[in-house]
Amino acid sequence: QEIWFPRHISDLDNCTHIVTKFEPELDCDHPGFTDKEYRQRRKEIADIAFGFRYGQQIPRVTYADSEIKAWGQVYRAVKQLIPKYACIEYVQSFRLLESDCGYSPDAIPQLEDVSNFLKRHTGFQLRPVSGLLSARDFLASLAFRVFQCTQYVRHPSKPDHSPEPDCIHELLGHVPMLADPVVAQFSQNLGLASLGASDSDIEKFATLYWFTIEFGICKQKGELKAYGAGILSSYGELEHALSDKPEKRPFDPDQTAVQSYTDEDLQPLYFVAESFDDMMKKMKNYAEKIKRPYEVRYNPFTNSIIVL
Ligand code: H2B
Ligand code: FE
Repeated sequence: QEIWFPRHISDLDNCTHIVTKFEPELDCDHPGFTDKEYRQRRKEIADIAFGFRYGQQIPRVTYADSEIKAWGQVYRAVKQLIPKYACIEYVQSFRLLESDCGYSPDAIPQLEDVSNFLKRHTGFQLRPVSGLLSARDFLASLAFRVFQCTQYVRHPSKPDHSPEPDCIHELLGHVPMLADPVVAQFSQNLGLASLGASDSDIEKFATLYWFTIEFGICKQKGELKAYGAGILSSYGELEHALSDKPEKRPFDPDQTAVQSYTDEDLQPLYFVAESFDDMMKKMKNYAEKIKRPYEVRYNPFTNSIIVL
């Protein structure tokens, strides 16, 4: 029995399966659980994602002062830590986002503008999503250089941490990395490897995604630098990750893929890559070992998958 997967970028309209974990409506530990106004706001913004279809512009959101305040607070704190802790790719992209995409602590960038910026630089684009997506759908989107991106802001009572992805995490953590051509290619390769994979392989890819794109650390010029979006979008996590408090192990896909993890505030364990290139080579070897009865390629002219 073959597992369905998207063949054309427009098929991503069907890859919108949300995992109901950490939602303010359902999780009594969520900081917004008892905040009716916040939950109403979340519904308004979720409706944009539910109504979105491939090819449309992403509707703009008029953010409230409290939302912009949370963004500004994280932005300023992260920006201060970048020179010391962020990988060179992040540093360079961040500069470009400030000069060419209007990034500043005073306004939350609109997804449509950021999507157009990414298209020009790496061919990545954003589409709005209402919350935490299933790993299968999320990874499948990457195969098309599409990043499913939340548009709401975390609860203002907890600006440094959100149990679910929010646009502060996406815009400060993921977007600068997706603006780098090497990271863009890596992300797409991971997406392609996931298409039609078994549930257990999807779980392994999701775990590898977690310990690389979300919480990866790599060596650069003899120093440890963060390249994971979960680290780069959290000022608490940045200092923690690069201190000697958490455990660090060398990145090795076979072991990393089966490592259990928690989505708590601070990670107790990180995997360190010798370099970006080394991490990508190891991932490529790992993906080649996963058995599928076919091979896939991407046709960038038609935005579709070629099955061989
Ligand atoms: N959904 C959303 N909306 N954003 C993410 O960053 C995300 C996701 N990450 N679903 C995925 C899961 C990742 O943790 C892996 C692939 O499971
Ligand atoms: Fe993320």
